[in-house]
Amino acid sequence: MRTNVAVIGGGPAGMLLSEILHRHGIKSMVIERQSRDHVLGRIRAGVLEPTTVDVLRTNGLAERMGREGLPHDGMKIVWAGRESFFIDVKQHLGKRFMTYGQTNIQEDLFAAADRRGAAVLSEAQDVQLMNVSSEHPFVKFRLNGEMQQLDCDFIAGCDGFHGVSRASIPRDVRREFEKVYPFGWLGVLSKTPPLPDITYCNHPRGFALASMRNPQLSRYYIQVPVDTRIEDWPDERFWTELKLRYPQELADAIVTGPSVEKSIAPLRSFVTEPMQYGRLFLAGDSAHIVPPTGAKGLNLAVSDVFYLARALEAFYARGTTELLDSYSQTALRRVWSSVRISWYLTTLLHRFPGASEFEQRAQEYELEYVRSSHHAQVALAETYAGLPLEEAE
Ligand code: RFL
Ligand code: PHB
Repeated sequence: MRTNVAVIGGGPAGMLLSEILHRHGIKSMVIERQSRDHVLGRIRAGVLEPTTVDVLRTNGLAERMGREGLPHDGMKIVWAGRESFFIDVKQHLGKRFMTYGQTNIQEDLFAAADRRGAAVLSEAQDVQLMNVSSEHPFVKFRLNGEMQQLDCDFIAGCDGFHGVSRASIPRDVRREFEKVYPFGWLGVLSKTPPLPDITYCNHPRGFALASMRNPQLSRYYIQVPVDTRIEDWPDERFWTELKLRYPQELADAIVTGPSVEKSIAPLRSFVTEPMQYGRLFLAGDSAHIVPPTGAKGLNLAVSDVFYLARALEAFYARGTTELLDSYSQTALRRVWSSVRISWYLTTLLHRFPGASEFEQRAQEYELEYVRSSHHAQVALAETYAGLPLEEAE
């Protein structure tokens, strides 16, 4: 088999890249380890930055999002015993976010791929990236028990944090930056009307978050210790704990109901540099992970893919490699901005086990500063919204 770009991973990064390349007449084949049902069953992101909405719209992927997504203007922060405040991104930057589930985006991407008869191979096993530093890379994998080989010009490593692509960059070329947090998030999806705003909460019992998917579907999270077992958290215990963390008027407004999904995610910041080696380019979670506190992971996958697709278009249209050569540097500027804000919000809003009294007070006064300073709110709005995409030089 032969294609222009072999795309490893059929998550949002891989499927979006394949779609944009197709719109520019560039052939690709997506090789995914899991079944389509498995990929669609993962409940993850929900908050789309203005830039992500633009990229989806420009590429004909916003029709259903326009109908079913919930635009919103920013986020609310509440904390025990103090006045809440709203980071108004619309007011400060004139931009709006969209609440639209990653599952829906994934469905829209599969639907678009089916319409164009795209080459998406599911349940591929033992995927191996070969000769990535040469001009003739190829991918080996097992499909229905038989070994296959896909020759290509480039490989896009879109296979998430646990994929094989990052590990195909030699250890002495790669530099990794990592921070693991001493807690996780227990998330619940329920068919109940959400609170009106995405509301982040700092409380002595731990962080909590109220979010939404649509007017009848809510998403809530609470901070839990890393070794938490999901079996120990029946719905009733979850709702009781969630309500204990929110101020009374919000706790009273939370509508509870049976959970339709429940999962635990550990929190980690991770970046690998560079995001390129020879003819292999990493995009999305394969290159970086952020704690979900900034709602940045999916949005970064989209901006990486935007830059990578643009660089590949320039190569196929004009034979130029400048944008490919600068891909890693360009993508990393936006990555680090989001890594920083995700780390900052995580530090600001969670209770860290073993924090000293000094650290606790410093956190309270940081919150107090953001609450009371117009300038701090504008700065937070700017980074929470995500940097604008850079023009090609
Ligand atoms: P994915 O989605 O992990 O997809 C990678 C795909 O690669 C496949 N794969 C392989 N395929 C072939 N060969 C192999 N060896 C392979 N190994 C793996 C996998 O099966 C998978 O299908 O990465 P991608 O495409 O880079 O997309 C990244 C996003 O999924 C992720 O950043 C976000 O979900 C993060 N995230 C959030 N991001 C936001 O922008 N806004 C949010 O509100 C938000 N909330 C969240 C989140 C992530 C969460 N969890 C559970 C991690 C909330 C949570 C709880
Ligand atoms: C979500 O809706 O799943 C969500 C919202 C905001 C976050 C993380 C996740 O920071």
